[in-house]
Amino acid sequence: MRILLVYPEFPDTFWSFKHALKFVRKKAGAPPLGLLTVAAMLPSEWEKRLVDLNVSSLTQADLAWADYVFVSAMIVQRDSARALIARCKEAGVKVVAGGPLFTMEHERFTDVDHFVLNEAELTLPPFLADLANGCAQHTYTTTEFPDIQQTPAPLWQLANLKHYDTVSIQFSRGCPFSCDFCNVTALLGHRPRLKTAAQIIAELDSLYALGWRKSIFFVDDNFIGNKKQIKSEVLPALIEWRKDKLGMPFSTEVSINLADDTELLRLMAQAGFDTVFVGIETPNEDSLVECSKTQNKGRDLVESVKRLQRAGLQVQGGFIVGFDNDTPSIFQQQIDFIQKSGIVTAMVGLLQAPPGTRLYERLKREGRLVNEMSGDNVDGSTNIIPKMGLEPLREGYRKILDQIYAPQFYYERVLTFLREYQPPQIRFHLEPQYILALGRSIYQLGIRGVERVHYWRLFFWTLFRRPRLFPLAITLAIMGFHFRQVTVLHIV
Ligand code: B12
Repeated sequence: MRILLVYPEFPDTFWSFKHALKFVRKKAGAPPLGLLTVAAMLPSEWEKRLVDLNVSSLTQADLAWADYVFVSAMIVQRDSARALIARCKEAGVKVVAGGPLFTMEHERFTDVDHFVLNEAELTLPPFLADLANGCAQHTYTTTEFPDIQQTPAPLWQLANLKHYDTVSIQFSRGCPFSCDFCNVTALLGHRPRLKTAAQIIAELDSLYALGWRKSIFFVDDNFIGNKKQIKSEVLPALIEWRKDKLGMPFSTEVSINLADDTELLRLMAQAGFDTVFVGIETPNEDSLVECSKTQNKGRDLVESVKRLQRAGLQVQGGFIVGFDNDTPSIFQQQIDFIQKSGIVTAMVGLLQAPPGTRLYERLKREGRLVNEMSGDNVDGSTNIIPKMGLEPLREGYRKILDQIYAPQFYYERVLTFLREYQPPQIRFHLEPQYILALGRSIYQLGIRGVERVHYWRLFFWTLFRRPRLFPLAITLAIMGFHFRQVTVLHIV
């Protein structure tokens, strides 16, 4: 059997990092972990190829080669997925679809031959068994959550890693919290399910053996969902593993209560984590109560962020406007918070209600659902009718983005962050691309860019005051360029 695994294209969005990746001549952020994991679950004697449309194109010869095309996607890849499925139909190749887009809205893809939904650990084996017996069904689904200690290591060797800037790996699925707008618990459950430390070390070893030295993104919904296990098993194993390794800084997603645990913070920095994404959402306490974000309530959020930065973690933050409790003052409050906290990568979005969430059910009852979700939460669109009215909300939202990504504000924030930041000790692996990227940044941002004054100020400040942070400062300058392109041009 010949299986062609195809990953649809991401549009040019906040998280695509397209404009930043050009500086390091990379084509995409990370290879598609879902598809590579599914590939590892297929019989080993089957032939498999990966075409990630973000790094290469799909040829007629690819389609002619394949017995089945396996496609995975998120909502944001909807259009590209649709076009891909139409092409497969035209070429007469059968399509098997899975992953979050199809799990949420499979009934809208009438041309797909087989849906293998939810987590493939449970739904793929019955599909494969039926296929072998010539009686494959149209849809496979489950309400159970599998034990991921049985999940095989992804087949990274199918991906051409030279096109990517990061590799994703996964240690756990699920999150213990209950934020009402988040569909992670609907998709993956409340109880964090963990791999073993041995599994994750084997995955890292295989990436290291493939020559990977750049960053690793632990795509866990909340890496500290089970603190006990993380502290006693996983981090000690990662610390040991890192001892004789070069490069490979880690990043992940965590809840803000990490700031309350100094031992956990110390272990994370020692293990080589240098960046965490945290759902901050809002400085408005009433809105935190409204969405049941208990872990963020009743604390000095700026101080919590600074504690993470001082411990060696760059904090990237998710922010939301449009809660029922938000008043017109929320826009300035968010700007002030973001500037003060030194959260350079601030993903600000309008409140949206993904199907399957408590928020969705409430707004449905209240008759406040409209449109479909675009899947891009930084494009200024929403599927809800906000209490403050859509126009004032969008206007305020526009104001936030215009301000926080304007060069003056952005670079000021970078400096606020760098003043606070104490980086972890990771042995730096110098890639020739980094030197070329520095040259490109000097030309694009320091000579041609509207930000040139701010760029040079950051350049020399870092070089003289915090030379160890110089590569990070240039990376942030490049990311700022990307954020400006997507936030200025693409808000709908
Ligand atoms: C990593 C990640 C990203 C990375 C993607 C990097 C990459 N190229 O892979 C980045 C940072 C770019 C990203 C961005 C965004 N993401 Co994201 N992301 C994730 C995250 C945390 C992990 C995904 C992952 O790799 N999981 C590990 C693999 C093993 O799981 P998996 O892909 O689901 O695959 C399993 C099954 O789904 C199934 N499967 C998957 N594909 C296929 C295919 C076939 C044929 C079969 C049979 C089975 C199958 O089998 C696998 C094993 O069980 C998920 C949350 C989550 N835990 O899934 C959100 C998630 C996928 N993201 C989501 C969203 C909304 C976004 C953003 C809009 C912003 C945001 N709110 O975070 C942006 C949009 C992207 C853009 N460019 O604008 C949503 C998607 C909702 C949806 N229904 O589409 C999720 C589910 C989070 C959420 N709260 O809802 N994201």
